[in-house]
Amino acid sequence: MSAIFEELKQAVIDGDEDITAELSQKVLDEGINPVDAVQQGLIKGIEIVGEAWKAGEVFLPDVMMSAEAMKAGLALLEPEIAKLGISEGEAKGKIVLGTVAGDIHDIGKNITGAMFTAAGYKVFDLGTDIKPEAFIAKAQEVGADIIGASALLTTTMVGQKQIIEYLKENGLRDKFKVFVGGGPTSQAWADEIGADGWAETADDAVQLAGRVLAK
Ligand code: B12
Repeated sequence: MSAIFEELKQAVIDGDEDITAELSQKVLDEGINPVDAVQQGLIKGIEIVGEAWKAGEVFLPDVMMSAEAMKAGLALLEPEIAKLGISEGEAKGKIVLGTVAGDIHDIGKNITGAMFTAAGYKVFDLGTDIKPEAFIAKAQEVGADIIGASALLTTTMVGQKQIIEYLKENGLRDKFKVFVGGGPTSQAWADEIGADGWAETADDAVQLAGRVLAK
């Protein structure tokens, strides 16, 4: 089974949308766990591309092709991940999710959303480049338990802080738990801005939600 994860990783590195989609379909056809395929295949591939980009070994168009390949795989796997969740009964909680203003990275956010859905939460995904007030308006509209903000750029992380500031300014800080995540973020950052939680991976984010909402 690990051979197909290796192939998925390589297809993302190669930026090959068709092969990534074919392999993702094979994962589904063969009844392989789609979560494992994402974590041990697709994510490993994009991580390697990210490292190579940082080292100047590949260029932006290469990364874009890899991101497209990743998305082609996720388009097939995410709905199946969501189906792993409980389909009946009350949702465990509601989470409004988005990528902060000025930031268009959405792969990690989408994976986080899929994991929350699979775990039985109702996810309201706002998309990318979302201003603080839009997160909060949606959270109020749907009566969210959690606001989850993703940031992949050091320059846009401030958007996470602004969500918390905006909540405070409007007397709403105790209404929602705020989770932050994404590459450049950390527990130290979450503590600094007064977030209710940070998680390194989508899996951890779901565990965290369970712990925080149980309190
Ligand atoms: C793919 C990619 C792109 C794609 C994005 C495609 C897309 N639709 O998302 C493209 C090519 C478009 C792109 C564009 C840019 N990118 Co880019 N990109 C990446 C890359 C290679 C991978 C990101 C990714 O998807 N990782 C995989 C996912 C699964 O990981 P993740 O996002 O961290 O998510 C996981 C966790 O963090 C967590 N999580 C995520 N969100 C949340 C939210 C919550 C609430 C929680 C709890 C957890 C959580 O769960 C996820 C799953 O486990 C990274 C390199 C890297 N190592 O991260 C650079 C990187 C983020 N990009 C970078 C840059 C500079 C840019 C550009 C500015 C480049 C440019 N000059 O135009 C633009 C940004 C434009 C903009 N305004 O946003 C830099 C940022 C540097 C910095 N310090 O800020 C990086 C780090 C590359 C580098 N090393 O230089 N990029």
